[in-house]
Amino acid sequence: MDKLIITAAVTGSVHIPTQTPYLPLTPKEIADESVRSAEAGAAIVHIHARDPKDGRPCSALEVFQEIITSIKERSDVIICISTGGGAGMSIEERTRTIPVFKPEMASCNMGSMNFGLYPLLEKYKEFKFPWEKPYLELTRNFIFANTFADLEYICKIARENGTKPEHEMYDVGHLYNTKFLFDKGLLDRPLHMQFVTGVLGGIQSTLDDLLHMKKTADKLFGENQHTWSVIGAGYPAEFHLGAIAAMLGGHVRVGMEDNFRIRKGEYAKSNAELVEKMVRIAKDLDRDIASPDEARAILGLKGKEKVNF
Ligand code: KMH
Ligand code: ZN
Repeated sequence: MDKLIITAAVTGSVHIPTQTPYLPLTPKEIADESVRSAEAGAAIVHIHARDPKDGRPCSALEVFQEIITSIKERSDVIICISTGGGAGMSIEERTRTIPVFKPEMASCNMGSMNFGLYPLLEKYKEFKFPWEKPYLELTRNFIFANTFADLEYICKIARENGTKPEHEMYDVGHLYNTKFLFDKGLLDRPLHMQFVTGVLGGIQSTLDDLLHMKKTADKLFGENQHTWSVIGAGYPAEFHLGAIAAMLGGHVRVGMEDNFRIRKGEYAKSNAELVEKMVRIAKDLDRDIASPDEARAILGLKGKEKVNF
């Protein structure tokens, strides 16, 4: 079994600042949390940008640049830039980082879907910033659009810039979409799949759901012919599914993009705490942790020296 690749997704665009006081929002906070997560054992950091004024998800190239250059100066960690963006962003806005920064990795969301955050409106009545309530409300009528035209476009620019896609799959149909694009010659082996469970609109976080994703990937692409990782969105799914992936030879993503609790009823005070917990679980299961360079070899990445930032 390969060593375990832990990805840390330190802020994302799903959680709102009201949900946890520890969510990193400014470029400095996002970069610092990424570096600390790498020190704790993450080989990859998955990067979103937020508006430094109020933490709103943003696509500004200067904000991304500040975050990723600061991480690169201080750490060897693999930088994977999100092209998922935030609710309401166009595909052009979401992907313009790839040709500019030519990162080693970028996320690539493999199908269109509902992406419902609005049930949180029943839980929270007071908000830290004015944008948060309408942002949640928007998702009642929102489609996270990743059409075939979008997918063809992302695959093309990823290949042109030597950026490896992290294929985000929220349901089984997304695996078939990926197979379709692979058969058309738009994707290169070895593919790296990120199974996302627990989003309202996608597959959920049961063992059956995860195994169905894994078995379908094996059927379509061949066992051990690809790498896979899991994001169990929310608590305790992040660690439960992470443990299963660690046992089955998969990889795992943790971090406040997906879950902000370290244990029942308790906020994680940093992303590094979430990474440390996953490292402890993996070590107890006798799965060693991959360093960034070991992860580069497993995933077949071009290397840190070939990025454009
Ligand atoms: N926020 C996650 C559910 C992306 O950034 O491209 C999925 C995600 C998408 O990470
Ligand atoms: Zn993301």
